[in-house]
Amino acid sequence: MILPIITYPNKQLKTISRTVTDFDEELHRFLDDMFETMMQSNGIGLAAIQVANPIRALILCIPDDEGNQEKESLIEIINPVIHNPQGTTLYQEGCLSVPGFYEDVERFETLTLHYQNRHGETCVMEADELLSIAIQHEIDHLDGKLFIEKLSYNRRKKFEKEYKKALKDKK
Ligand code: Y12
Ligand code: CO
Repeated sequence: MILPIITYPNKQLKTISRTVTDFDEELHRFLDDMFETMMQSNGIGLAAIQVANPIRALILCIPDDEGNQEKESLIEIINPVIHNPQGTTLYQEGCLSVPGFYEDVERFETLTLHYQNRHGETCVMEADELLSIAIQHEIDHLDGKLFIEKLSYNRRKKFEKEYKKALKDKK
């Protein structure tokens, strides 16, 4: 099932999502719906709160070198915790909840992620490049933060002006 994606400035995006405790059929169905929703919108990452469910779950599907997104690359990440973040990197980020807007954001370059999979099993992964950036972007959603909050004062002001105009023009 395709779920509606919440967009800025909806206040629900500020919610701090709660820990997942039940790794049941309902969670599995929801993760499947998240995947369908993300693929239909050409996304590479989606957090549960973006589809109005305030639980600490996110999915990622990083494209391969040819730009293809395969289901085998899908990673379901529940209750993530970042360890040992290292270095910094700049990347032009976009977000399905802030459609049509892309900006350079600074993130840690590499990290170790501790998380649970859909069965509640504990997993550990090392992440770099786009995967590391996407993980940090999506975990920010679980903490009620959007990438636009990391912009400088002037860039944020420019964003608010452009975004407001885009919303008005769409009506
Ligand atoms: C690096 C930086 C950020 C992330 C987070 C995940 N972001 C996305 O998946 C963004 C997807 C996106 C898709 C859009 O739609 C199309 O391209 C058709 C889009 O365009 C519009 O909304 C007009 C914007 C963002 C991961 C890695
Ligand atoms: Co986002």
